[in-house]
Amino acid sequence: MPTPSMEDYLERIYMLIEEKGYARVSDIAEALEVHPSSVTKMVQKLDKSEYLVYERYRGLVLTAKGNKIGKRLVYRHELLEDFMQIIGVDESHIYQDVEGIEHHISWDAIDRIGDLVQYFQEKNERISDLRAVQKRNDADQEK
Ligand SMILES: [Mn+2]
Repeated sequence: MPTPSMEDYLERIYMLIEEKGYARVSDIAEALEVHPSSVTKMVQKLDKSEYLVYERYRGLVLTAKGNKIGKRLVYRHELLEDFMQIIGVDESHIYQDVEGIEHHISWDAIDRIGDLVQYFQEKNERISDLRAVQKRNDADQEK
């Protein structure tokens, strides 16, 4: 299993390749706000674990294994953002909250959260009902 830090890299590399068709060390460094030398180190580690193939002057390519996990990691991030939005978390907190929890939750929990997101998305009244409860609780708190 990849470590949280490996997951962050794989997630970002998968996104860059989806968006631009390639992921350069400099793009990864910029996206993750880290020094390029840290990226090179991690990319070598990911190569050793067979998530990608890295050639110094030719860039990197995800292996089938790296591609599969990258796709799941991006899905997990997006699902958790949808979840936060549905439960009414303020937009300004969502990204950081997801970054904070995504590596620390089981795939079982992800599947169940997926069900819950689907449950709300299938009927908009369910979201309105939840908002009504939230409004009531907020009003109670102000008393
Ligand atoms: Mn993420």
